[in-house]
Amino acid sequence: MKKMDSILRFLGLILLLMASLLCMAQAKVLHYDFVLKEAKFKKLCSTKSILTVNGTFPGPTIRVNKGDTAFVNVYNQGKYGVTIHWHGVKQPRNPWSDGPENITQCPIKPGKNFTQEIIFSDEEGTLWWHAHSDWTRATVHGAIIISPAPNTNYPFTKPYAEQTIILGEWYKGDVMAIINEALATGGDPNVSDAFTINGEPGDLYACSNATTYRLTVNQGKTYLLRIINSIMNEEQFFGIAKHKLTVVATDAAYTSQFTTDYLMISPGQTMDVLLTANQSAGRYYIVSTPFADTSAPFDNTTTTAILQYNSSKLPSSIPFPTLPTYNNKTAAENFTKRLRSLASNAHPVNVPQSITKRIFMTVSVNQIYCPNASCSGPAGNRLAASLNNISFQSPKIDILEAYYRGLPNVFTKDFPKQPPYYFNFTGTVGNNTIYPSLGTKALIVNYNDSVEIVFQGTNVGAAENHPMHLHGYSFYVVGTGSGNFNNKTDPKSYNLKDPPLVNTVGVPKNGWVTIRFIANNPGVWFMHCHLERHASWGMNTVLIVQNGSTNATSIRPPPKHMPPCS
Ligand SMILES: *[C@@H]1O[C@H](CO)[C@@H](O)[C@H](O)[C@H]1NC(C)=O
Ligand SMILES: *[C@@H]1O[C@H](CO)[C@@H](O)[C@H](O)[C@H]1NC(C)=O
Ligand SMILES: *[C@@H]1O[C@H](CO)[C@@H](O)[C@H](O)[C@H]1NC(C)=O
Ligand SMILES: *[C@@H]1O[C@H](CO)[C@@H](O)[C@H](O)[C@H]1NC(C)=O
Ligand SMILES: *[C@@H]1O[C@H](CO)[C@@H](O)[C@H](O)[C@H]1NC(C)=O
Ligand SMILES: *[C@@H]1O[C@H](CO)[C@@H](O)[C@H](O)[C@H]1NC(C)=O
Ligand SMILES: *[C@@H]1O[C@H](CO)[C@@H](O)[C@H](O)[C@H]1NC(C)=O
Ligand SMILES: *[C@@H]1O[C@H](CO)[C@@H](O)[C@H](O)[C@H]1NC(C)=O
Ligand SMILES: *[C@@H]1O[C@H](CO)[C@@H](O)[C@H](O)[C@H]1NC(C)=O
Ligand SMILES: *[C@@H]1O[C@H](CO)[C@@H](O)[C@H](O)[C@H]1NC(C)=O
Ligand SMILES: *[C@@H]1O[C@H](CO)[C@@H](O)[C@H](O)[C@H]1NC(C)=O
Ligand SMILES: *[C@@H]1O[C@H](CO)[C@@H](O)[C@H](O)[C@H]1NC(C)=O
Ligand SMILES: [Cu+2]
Repeated sequence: MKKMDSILRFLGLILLLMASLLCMAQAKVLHYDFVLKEAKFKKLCSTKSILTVNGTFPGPTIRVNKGDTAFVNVYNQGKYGVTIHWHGVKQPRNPWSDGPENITQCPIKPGKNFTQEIIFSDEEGTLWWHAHSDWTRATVHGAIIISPAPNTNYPFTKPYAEQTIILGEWYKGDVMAIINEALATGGDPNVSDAFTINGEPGDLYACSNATTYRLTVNQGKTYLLRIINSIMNEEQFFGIAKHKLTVVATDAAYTSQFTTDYLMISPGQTMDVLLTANQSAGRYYIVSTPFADTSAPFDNTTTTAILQYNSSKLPSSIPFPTLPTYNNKTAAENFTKRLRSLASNAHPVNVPQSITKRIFMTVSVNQIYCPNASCSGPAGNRLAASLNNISFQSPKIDILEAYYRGLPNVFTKDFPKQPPYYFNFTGTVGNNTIYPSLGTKALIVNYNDSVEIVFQGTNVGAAENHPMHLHGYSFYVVGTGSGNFNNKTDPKSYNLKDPPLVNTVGVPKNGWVTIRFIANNPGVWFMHCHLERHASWGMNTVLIVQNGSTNATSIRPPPKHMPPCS
């Protein structure tokens, strides 16, 4: 019996080996060239030059199958140093190509290039790439489409066709000047002047209706829409008049399907939805409008595109969908709470059930004191932001380099596992922790730790929803709630069966959210709010996942040509 068992196990191993060899043989290596350069566009009645990849807005799409590797040679013909990040791509053992400025690399200087190796593993669906230097991502971004591996299928009927929908925005001013001005004065940065769908503002803005994006469909057919929120500072409600949307994936992981009239999508997130053209032949508005439950200034305009049926005779009226109003927190949360992992045999979940590293992290907007009330923020102070009351200070040498080579005085390893003290985080907080401490502190995690992070939104400064993003990982969202997290009662409501697997999660305004993941990807991984102004103010930290005991569980050696730091 025992012998039989071991023979079977041996045969199983051989089969597994053959299968993985086959898979490896199928995985492709692709090459892309990205040229960073200025290009002129006419939008909102005037012409402006913006930084782009290859002169297009949005930039080019990267198409791979699950498990492929892409080499992207980024050549900077622009005016300032830039880096590119592959948002949601885990990059096993390869933080060298992840991209955040001065976290995993120094900027690619004008006239220089850097070839990044993008290693796809279990991601399947839609992700995106974007610049990760100051505010350049406003114009430097594009889609990453990861199709199922050869000889495998979607976990739903193959759609008739697919279309990427990138939600973006347009600033009349120069985005770099806008963030520099805000950081110089300490006040809020100027808001954008329009939102865009695939680069076009749409019918509700001046001088824009001639180029409104149109999605042409055949009646009766089903389409897969890959929706990306690349907007800097606003979450969005998205919907199409008279059509339902069926959510099938988010952040390149399949979800249990559900049908809805609208989506709530945060900056950084992606959602794959099925749309069936099952209405009478006509034109229908596709609409994206902000969810901004905040006292901070925001762009409150609305972008539109048109869903147009293939037909020679179309009625002239174009129905408009009814979307939740900009401050409808209930509508936003009601959507978000419906997200679940698919959790099928082909797409199983692996939620950590017991925890070896527990972190409680407050997420706050703060102020830095300005003498004589000389800044433009509240009370003449400078706006700031923090995690566990530490406002992240960007170093001048990348943390990955410093960590790998043991360089001193670049960062410290003492990011705390809890805030300096507990108070009623979501109550009338007065000036509790209004002034953060400043530091470049990394959170150290052992290889294979089962990590739990509870993000606690606070009412310090201004409360709002914060989309927290972690590089190098996707994580399970096991619980969320309003008010203060109760570490005795709230864990009882965790979903450890089929929670959604994402790379970006909204910490609800004056509420909390709990995430879990296995720290099986050694490296230096940025974690930050994906509202760009909060990231600029320091709502960031770095997770250092230490090496395991073998090469296969350690950071790979660096590539030959990393961009130099000086
Ligand atoms: C970008 O432009 C360069 C030429 O300037 C071209 O060789 C390259 O293929 C383009 N890349 C993409 C992804 O289209
Ligand atoms: C990019 O960099 C590599 C290595 O430094 C170099 O060989 C290559 O010529 C560069 N290509 C461009 C387009 O600058
Ligand atoms: C920001 O907006 C103000 C008011 O409209 C304007 O005066 C200023 O020039 C803008 N700043 C930038 C950098 O565009
Ligand atoms: C755009 O708007 C203008 C002015 O409101 C109108 O004259 C024109 O017909 C519209 N064009 C399209 C393509 O809808
Ligand atoms: C949108 O902005 C305009 C201009 O600042 C303002 O008049 C209007 O009240 C705002 N609407 C909302 C819903 O915030
Ligand atoms: C918020 O949205 C929900 C769902 O769409 C709706 O039932 C509710 O009436 C809205 N609340 C407000 C205050 O508009
Ligand atoms: C929330 O969503 C459920 C479906 O999951 C729906 O039945 C309910 O009416 C929604 N509530 C609000 C306030 O929108
Ligand atoms: C915290 O403040 C909120 C809002 O003022 C209040 O409802 C809640 O009871 C307070 N919680 C505690 C534990 O004091
Ligand atoms: C809170 O700090 C502000 C300055 O930022 C000050 O004007 C105000 O008096 C303080 N409030 C309390 C209750 O201490
Ligand atoms: C649980 O929360 C309380 C405050 O509500 C805090 O004092 C305590 O340290 C927490 N315990 C753990 C194990 O985190
Ligand atoms: C582990 O990696 C190091 C550095 O790349 C290399 O020198 C060594 O040979 C590797 N060891 C094994 C067992 O592969
Ligand atoms: C990153 O480091 C470079 C030096 O390599 C420096 O010029 C740049 O200002 C730094 N960026 C940030 C955001 O601190
Ligand atoms: Cu934020």
